[in-house]
Amino acid sequence: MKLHWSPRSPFVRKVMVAAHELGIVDRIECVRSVAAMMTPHAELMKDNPLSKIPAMTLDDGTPLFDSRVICEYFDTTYGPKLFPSEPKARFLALRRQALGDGMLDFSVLWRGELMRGERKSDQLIASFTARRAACLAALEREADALHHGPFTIGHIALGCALSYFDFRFADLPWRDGHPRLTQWHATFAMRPSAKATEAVDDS
Ligand SMILES: N[C@@H](CCC(=O)N[C@@H](CS)C(=O)NCC(=O)O)C(=O)O
Repeated sequence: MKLHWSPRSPFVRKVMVAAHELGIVDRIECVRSVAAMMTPHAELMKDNPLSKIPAMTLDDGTPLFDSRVICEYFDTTYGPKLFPSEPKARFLALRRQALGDGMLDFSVLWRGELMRGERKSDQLIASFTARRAACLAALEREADALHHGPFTIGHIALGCALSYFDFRFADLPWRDGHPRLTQWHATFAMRPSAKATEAVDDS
């Protein structure tokens, strides 16, 4: 399997954490790909017309994207482990994945907005700030529950989203006022799959 990969992308990290959890990393050929919103990537677009990573091509040429689809493909083919089948547990895991992915979506946009310097929109930044606060408050309420039950795709998405704050917003004191979430995130960060996939800024 060929994976358009970057050590900076939190969505690629989701896929790689899942691959480590399932013990299939050796089956993946990682191709360093640079995806940038302002610059469509012609080679990447042959495999994903959205010009986004992660994007995967199976050995028979089948394209797979985005991170949700790739993770579920891994689990269906080499699991099941990360996507529970029992409906209540499944939708809990999927809802957590949606929250983690959504946090990443606005965090990536937020970083892009900050990089616009003086042209950044204060209204947009205020909107992202409010969403981040609401997400952290919701997760603090849920943090104890995250320790119970199986480790799922929901945990992977949330762990990657919180770690992205540390990677790209190093001065952001997101742990303040969220002691339970801080504790849960520490358990995520200690997993071998998380350690093996820590983000690196190779630019
Ligand atoms: N929903 C997608 C989001 C992927 C995504 O936004 N990837 C970023 C890199 S972290 C990207 O490719 N950005 C380039 C662009 O938006 O053009 C997923 O879950 O894989």
